[in-house]
Amino acid sequence: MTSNNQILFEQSQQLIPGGVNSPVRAFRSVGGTPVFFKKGLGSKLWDVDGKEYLDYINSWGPMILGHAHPDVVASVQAAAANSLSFGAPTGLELEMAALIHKLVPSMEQVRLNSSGTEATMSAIRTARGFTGRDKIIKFEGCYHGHSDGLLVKAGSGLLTFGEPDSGGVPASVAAHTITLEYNNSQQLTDIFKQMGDEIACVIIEPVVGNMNLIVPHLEFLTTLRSLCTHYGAVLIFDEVMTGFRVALGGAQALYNIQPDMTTLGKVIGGGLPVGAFGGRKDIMQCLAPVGKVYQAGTLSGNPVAVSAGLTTLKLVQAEGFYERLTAQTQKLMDGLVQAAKSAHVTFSAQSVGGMFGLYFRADCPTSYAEMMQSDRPAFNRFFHSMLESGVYLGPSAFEAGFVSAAHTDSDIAYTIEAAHQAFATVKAG
Ligand code: KE4
Repeated sequence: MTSNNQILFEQSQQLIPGGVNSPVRAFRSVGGTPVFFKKGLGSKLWDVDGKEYLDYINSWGPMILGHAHPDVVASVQAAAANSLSFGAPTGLELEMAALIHKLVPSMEQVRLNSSGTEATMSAIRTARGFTGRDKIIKFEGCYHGHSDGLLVKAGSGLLTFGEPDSGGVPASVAAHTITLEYNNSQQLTDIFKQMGDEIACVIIEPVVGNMNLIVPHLEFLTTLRSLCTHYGAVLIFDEVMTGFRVALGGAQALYNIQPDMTTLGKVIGGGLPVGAFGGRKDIMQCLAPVGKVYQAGTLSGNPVAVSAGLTTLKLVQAEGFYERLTAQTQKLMDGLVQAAKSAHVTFSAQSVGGMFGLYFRADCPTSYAEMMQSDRPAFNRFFHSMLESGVYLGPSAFEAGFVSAAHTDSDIAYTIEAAHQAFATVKAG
């Protein structure tokens, strides 16, 4: 019998490119029909056929409390009753800026917008305005949203600048972006020696979630920090995914490295559209209406979205919140590794706070090149078996997974049980 997912997907493709509003949702990396959801509650989702799933995507990070948390829903309802938007300042934005500064002290000043893409695009423009320089550095496998200058891959040689990594990005724009290898301190040092005084900023995922989960070598981050300081380049930590996900203070608290600017998103909106960028006051003062760097947004600091974010950020400050989330996520990793071992499947896994990486390779990758060596067909078989069992993982071997505070011990146990079956399917090939 044709599922409602298939019917909706067929129809959606007539009116929406690929049938989705964001490419990863189309299941092209894993094959099959994407799942259309109609309800979420706590750790669970229900699709349009009424099938129940345990959710390990959490909307790609925002739903750290689980779906439809009653306090978050109530704050959205209360805010909405006072109008959905003013296009004028509200006290809620001041409250959010103050809370972000309290939890991420390096963000001396903060500006809110509506997505992680806007946050990173704006942070880079601010860094360019502050330094008067054009070139930026990013790292292969890191994703910072879809603004033109960030959809760039490494040029043919180290010193040839970026080439577009997407249609529609002019070569002249890509040329300002240098793409280096994550965790490669020597390459970073060499490029700064060559042209450090031309680098406006370096943007990095301090823990990577977009080439699956890759953790930094501490020495790589400390080298990056000292090079940026020495050459006057702005160090931007893109914590859109890691902010309030890996620790209350984000990756910068975990690794005790202070960036010059930070970008945030996902968790700070609690599921509604909120992005933020901020950092050193001397840099942020470059922004209009004070300075000459223009940046704006009709719904920036939207009161309903900010209310959802404020309630979320208040709840994650509960005593022991991250200890419990970290322990629950690690318990899942240990169980999956054990299940793979008993099925004699080559597999590794790791987690940082409430985000995790699953790899069909013997050890956890530390670079894009190592990640590309993982067994994608094996992941795809694993993914579909888990989906069949009602466990919803990210539909790509190159995405991190997420646990919420709503995932119970029995959810974790059920997931590990489903994985025994899934690894057997992988083994069967
Ligand atoms: P948004 O524009 O999607 O809100 O944020 C862009 C962004 C920026 N920086 C980091 C580190 C991010 O992870 C993201 C977005 N993450 C992806 C997940 N791989 C969002 C999912 C999607 O694109 O549909």
